[in-house]
Amino acid sequence: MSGTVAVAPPFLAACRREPVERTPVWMLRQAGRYLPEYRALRERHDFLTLMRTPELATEVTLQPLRRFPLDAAILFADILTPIEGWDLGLSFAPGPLLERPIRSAADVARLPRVAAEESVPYLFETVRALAAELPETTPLIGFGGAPFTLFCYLVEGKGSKSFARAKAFLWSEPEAAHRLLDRLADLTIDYLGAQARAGARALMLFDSWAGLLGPEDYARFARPAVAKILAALGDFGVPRIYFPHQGATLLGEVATLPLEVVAVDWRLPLSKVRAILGPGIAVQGNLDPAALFAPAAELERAIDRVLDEAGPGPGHVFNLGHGVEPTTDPDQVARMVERVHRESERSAQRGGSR
Ligand code: 1CP
Repeated sequence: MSGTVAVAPPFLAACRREPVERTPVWMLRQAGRYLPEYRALRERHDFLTLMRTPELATEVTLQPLRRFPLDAAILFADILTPIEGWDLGLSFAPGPLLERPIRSAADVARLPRVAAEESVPYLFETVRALAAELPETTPLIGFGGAPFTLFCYLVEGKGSKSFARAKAFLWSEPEAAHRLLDRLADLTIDYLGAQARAGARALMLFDSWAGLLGPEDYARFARPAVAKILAALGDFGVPRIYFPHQGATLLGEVATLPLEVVAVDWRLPLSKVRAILGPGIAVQGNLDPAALFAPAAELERAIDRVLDEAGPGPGHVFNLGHGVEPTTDPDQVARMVERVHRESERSAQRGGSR
């Protein structure tokens, strides 16, 4: 053609296991409280106002990208956002709180069917604004919560360490639990599909509480709804990323899901993750966010170890193994991003592609 070569943004190329010149990097919860400019906005507006106002949500999404040469942006929203249309009295303090949690089969039966474009129209306005504003090389990641993780909040009504009440509901009301998980799958298909149509170029499902389940209960309750969502989202042709937090023992079940990328925490080295997932799946991760509190030399060693563990082949997106802590020093984040790019570029030039 005319001499211009269409090169996929490094983040999308790595998701598709295509070679890249250097490993792309972004950070779980990269828009948020560790940034003074976020805290300044947050002093003037509560979290829901930030999220529901497209100009503000766009600004917060872009804040980390102005500071660091990150390879992807993530929409500023929450995993509970799509249930706004279910009228459960959702608020944030700062974690999710529900005035009317789901406690029975009748509660599940009462949930209305509302299209995401009607219940949270502001969100798609934000996605369209970001898609127009972001450079071609920095794709926007749309996201949602995986059904079991949303189920945990909907039944418990708030955050919890063990989500014992939500887990008890699985076993005491298995039919209602399956119905709720399936409703959440349908809700999420609609919600993430609409994000893709509005301009999100990758879609990520956060299963933050997957690790509360052993493999058998994961296979019985959590996995079917995830599989339904991922299969439906295949039609959109964008990379599908699934994050089963604390899910090292679940990776055998995860390996057969229809997806492009599995995001993992730091509890299992990436070489072992890859051995379980096989060569057809890209990995995203997995620096311990606490490493950002280590002295510079230790932080750099930890980063190099993640790059080494990922191996020389393509299909690695560098990330943290969980969200960045609110007390993290932004200078340490700058050091991390620079180190990932520089070291991976060096090793790619030495011969191993990334
Ligand atoms: O007070 C504030 O400023 C609000 C804090 C906050 C923020 C910044 C909440 C409440 N949510 C968010 C945004 C958010 N949440 C994003 C977009 C920002 C980004 O990533 O850059 C994302 C991706 C999430 C996802 C999210 N919310 C998850 C999955 C990821 C994870 O950390 O495991 C979960 C579990 C939630 C629930 C939630 N929402 C907010 C908090 C503090 C929590 C977790 C704590 C709890 O369970 O109580």
